[in-house]
Amino acid sequence: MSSPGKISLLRDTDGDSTADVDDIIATNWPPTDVPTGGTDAMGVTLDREGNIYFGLLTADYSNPFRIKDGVSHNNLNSVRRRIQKLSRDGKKMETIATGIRVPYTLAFNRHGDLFMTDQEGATWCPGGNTLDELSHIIPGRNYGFPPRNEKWLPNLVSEEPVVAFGPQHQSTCGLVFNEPEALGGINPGRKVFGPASWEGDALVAGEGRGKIWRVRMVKTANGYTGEKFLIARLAMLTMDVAISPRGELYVSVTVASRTGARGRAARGRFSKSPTPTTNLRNRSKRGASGKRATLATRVPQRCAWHLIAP
Ligand SMILES: [Ca+2]
Ligand SMILES: [Ca+2]
Repeated sequence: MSSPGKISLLRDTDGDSTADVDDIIATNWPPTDVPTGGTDAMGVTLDREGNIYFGLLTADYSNPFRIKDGVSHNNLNSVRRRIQKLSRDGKKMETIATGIRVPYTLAFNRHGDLFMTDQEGATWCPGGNTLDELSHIIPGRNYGFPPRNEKWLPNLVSEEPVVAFGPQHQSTCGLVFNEPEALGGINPGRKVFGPASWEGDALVAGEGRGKIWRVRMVKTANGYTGEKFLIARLAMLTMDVAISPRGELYVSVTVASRTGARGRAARGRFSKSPTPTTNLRNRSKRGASGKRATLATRVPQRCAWHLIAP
């Protein structure tokens, strides 16, 4: 788990299903230049061998070349804007990739290839992640944030995303591979979500417009290529996606509506549709008292999980 300035191994030592020990396994990187909403490390995941991967946000999303008084203070050797790998025994830290903006989710597919959702940054820096991204992380490569610049970064060679999500402000966040068994057998026998033809696709949450896409990718001799298909759009902001052992898709949403209206806890129902896009009916939720829940007005920043049946 990541939180400001650290990656923790949370352990439940007394078996009550609540973590009671916070073992810090990675820390001591420089802080960001600007506030980043309470976190500066993201996207923790494991490979088959149990090595740990995580990403560190860019120091200043609004000023990626860190220009002050006409001079760039961009430090190419900084550990920020990177994907880091920590060996299973915790003894060796190395950089896997650079040029990262906001590495929200890292996930391996069943072929052992690592993917990342990164966020659009052209609002503040032209060419710096022009759109939201799903990228294949290849060791040693740069992913273009900040971008090549004649004055500040003239020799940069960087990778394009496998799939870009536009128009601007889609805000790609959660990512899960629709595979029958999670990497390492964490969920052996897990069913896939949706039609059998969707097996192996990446499911991606786009927070900014409440979207969920499936992304079909193919590995070619020149790397992955892919295409996205919008499968759902919710009235709330979609932060994360997960697949249950029964093949149900769970979506984490912020309670506040994307329209800015008063939000309510709601349940989305996935139904078969002749079109690639499926509408989700939102229904207000009744609590034990029978009264409608109005969580949004009380705890607007909290997230709720909602079930989409397969
Ligand atoms: Ca405990
Ligand atoms: Ca990029």
